[in-house]
Amino acid sequence: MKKKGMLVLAACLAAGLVLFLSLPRGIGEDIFSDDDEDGDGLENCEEIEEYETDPMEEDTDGDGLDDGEEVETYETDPLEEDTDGDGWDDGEEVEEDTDPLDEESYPED
Ligand SMILES: [Ca+2]
Ligand SMILES: [Ca+2]
Ligand SMILES: [Ca+2]
Ligand SMILES: [Ca+2]
Repeated sequence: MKKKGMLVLAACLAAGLVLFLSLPRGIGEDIFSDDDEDGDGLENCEEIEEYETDPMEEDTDGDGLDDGEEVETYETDPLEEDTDGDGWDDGEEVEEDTDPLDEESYPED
């Protein structure tokens, strides 16, 4: 029963441990919990295990959209600043009201 869930939890804890050990003393403790350390709307464990984003950085790829916004609102890649590869960052496209998932859609010059 619930074997898969336990495996995921164990993997998450292991990943958290690796991260914890790689951080300076003191700030890694909350990584083990379900907290949202960087306030981007994704729990630490989700970021480590599911999205591979940085649980201490709200905007992992630096495109101007928080990881949570990319995953839950715009469905863009939180690890890629220009998801559709049209030369415009996801954040710029959202600001200009074009589609960050469509390379044919980008702001006019
Ligand atoms: Ca987070
Ligand atoms: Ca981002
Ligand atoms: Ca992005
Ligand atoms: Ca783009």
